[in-house]
Amino acid sequence: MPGPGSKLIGRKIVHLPEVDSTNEYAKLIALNEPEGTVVVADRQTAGKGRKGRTWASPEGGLWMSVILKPEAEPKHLPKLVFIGALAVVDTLWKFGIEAGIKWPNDVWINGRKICGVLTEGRIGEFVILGIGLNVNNEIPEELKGMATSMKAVLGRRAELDEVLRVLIERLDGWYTVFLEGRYGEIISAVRERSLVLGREVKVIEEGIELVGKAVDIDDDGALILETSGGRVRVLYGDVSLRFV
Ligand code: BT5
Repeated sequence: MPGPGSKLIGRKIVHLPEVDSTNEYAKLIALNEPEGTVVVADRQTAGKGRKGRTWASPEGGLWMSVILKPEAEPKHLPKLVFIGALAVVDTLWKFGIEAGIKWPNDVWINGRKICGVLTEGRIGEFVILGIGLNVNNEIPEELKGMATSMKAVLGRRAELDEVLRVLIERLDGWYTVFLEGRYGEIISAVRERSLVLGREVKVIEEGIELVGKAVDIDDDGALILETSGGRVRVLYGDVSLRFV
């Protein structure tokens, strides 16, 4: 366990010019690498989102995965996705971009997605925390209406190494909070930085659609929706959420 101020995330950084997916690569090496190892690639040829969706990963963006080996109870592990989103929001704020979290795993700014987080793992062995952040990369034509980058928001390039450095620092900070079991602080921060609370949203899970007002994120990180049929608790996982 790291002491105060000690650095766990990024003690080792594996930098690849190209890889299929940093999450896949991290999974392959996870058992042989120390906790906190970061895999970062200039581009991914098969970057992935949840449920087999594609993640566009051309050069100029930040495509990375962190190998974590937390000893927390399995029920807390889904909260690691929030660690990623919170660290990205902090990083963007440091660069002057006031982004927020679109529950459960996206970071958005000005109505567009700038980052997605994907956690995968094997219980008792490791969790891979994958983060894709559009920095200086071009946004593919088909995503232009719904995605943006730091460069597009700032009107100039951001230094990729500096973005990585700040992000690692913030991940380290939030992961320490997680390891110390201060889950309430994580959820409070997610609530504060949430873009969905108070808004009408549509949640889609396994083909079922629910429309309602997002009224809270509970202590487990579930979204509380007020629907015409009463309050519904939506657990994160493979849920898609749209603003209506
Ligand atoms: C996510 O999935 O948002 C998680 C993305 C995680 C990507 C990182 S990159 C490093 C690591 N290695 C990997 O292979 N993956 C992780 P999801 O919520 O399913 O959203 C996917 C959707 O986002 C796609 O269907 C597109 O609509 C959209 N999308 C794809 N590429 C994008 C991009 N570069 N920027 C913004 N939106 C994108």
